[in-house]
Amino acid sequence: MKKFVNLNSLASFGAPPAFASPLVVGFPQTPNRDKFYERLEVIFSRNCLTNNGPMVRDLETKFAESCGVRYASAFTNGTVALQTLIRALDLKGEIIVPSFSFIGTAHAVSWLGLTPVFADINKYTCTIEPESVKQAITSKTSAIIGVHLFGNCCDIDNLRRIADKYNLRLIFDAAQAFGCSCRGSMIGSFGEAEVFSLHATKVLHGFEGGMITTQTKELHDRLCLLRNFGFTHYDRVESIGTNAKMTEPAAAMALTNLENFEDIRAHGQKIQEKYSRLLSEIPGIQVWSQTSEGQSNNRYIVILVAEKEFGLSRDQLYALCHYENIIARRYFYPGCHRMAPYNSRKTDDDHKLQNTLWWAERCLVLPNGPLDNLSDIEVITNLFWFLHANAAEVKQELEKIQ
Ligand code: T4K
Repeated sequence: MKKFVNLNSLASFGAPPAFASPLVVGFPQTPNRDKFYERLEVIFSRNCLTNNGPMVRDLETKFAESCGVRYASAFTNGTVALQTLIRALDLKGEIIVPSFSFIGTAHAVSWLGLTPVFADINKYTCTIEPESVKQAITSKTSAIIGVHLFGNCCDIDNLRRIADKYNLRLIFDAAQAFGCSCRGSMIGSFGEAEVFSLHATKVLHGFEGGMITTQTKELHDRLCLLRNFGFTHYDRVESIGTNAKMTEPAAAMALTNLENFEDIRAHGQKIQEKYSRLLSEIPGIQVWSQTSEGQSNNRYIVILVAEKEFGLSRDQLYALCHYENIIARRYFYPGCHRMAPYNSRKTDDDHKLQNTLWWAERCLVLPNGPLDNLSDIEVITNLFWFLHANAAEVKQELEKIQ
């Protein structure tokens, strides 16, 4: 276990890194691989590799059950699923999205030729702020996309009220929120539909993948039509469509992970608890946790760095971590509105998105793997304590090499 005793023991100033290979955010969890290999054999023996095969259908049924909804439709990935949902609902004009999200949320809207209009987040919950949504509504607005960021549920009731009042559609980007609940209901059951990502970095993965849950049969049927070129029969097409189908091996992976989901969650919980316990004593480091009342998927270790109290800025801490092979991530810096192409707009988004900027400057997501040995978290904590105790000196030396 690396000890931090003086500046020379930091990798930034020439010492070997704390970890020989990188610790990463979004480390894929894949228990019970034997079951997955068994399923692969089944796939080959059936010779049905894709096109809404039995594994996909089985996954859809079990996914819908676990979200407490009637329907789930599987997709190639979360982004394409979101695009297909926007098409299926025939949305037009402007769609309100939070700026503080993965860029995929806004891009899904732009990809279809519509305009994402950015709303702020709530400083406490880090999800889209209903008051800011209200201010973003224009005569062209057709929908609101709430994002359950880091698995934290949006303010469903107030978003619903706004959507009803202004006659807008309400859907959710639940890419990061599989397995989370809010006041007794699973995420997946809110709004007209919710979109999940099953990317390798997600709590439940199928290598890549996406899923849309809904209670409405018409919408579900339309999604299934659109994801398969609009085919209703061998040579009958009913509408424009795309190819957004999930493959059988992806479904086999997701099914296997779904069966082991409680183990995945429990492992995440252990990691999160250890980080929280050890880091929460450090001045200027706030370990953020889910604010919505319900179960978490324990996937994201989110901290907020207060420069004044900690002694170093979030960006300095980020850089020092990377030297040590602790590949923390600045999700979702700098905010979508500050990324191309959205940053070329003439609107004064910064002014309206103060909480987004606040989070973008302070938020750091810490690695969740590979941490076979939870004492790795102690090494990270020791580093943070050392940096805090020697902040002025570290800052000075860091400025020389940056
Ligand atoms: N909406 C929201 C709110 C989202 O968070 C996302 C995706 C979407 C929509 C779109 O869903 P998808 O179309 O992706 O299904 C990652 C993921 O690519 C993305 O899925 C995710 N959100 C986003 C938050 O993170 P990157 O580029 O920041 O991460 P990446 O690919 O560098 O992976 C992070 C770390 O995970 C790596 O440093 C190493 C580790 N890793 C990753 C992969 C893929 C592994 O150890 N093994 C792997 O196979 O985007």
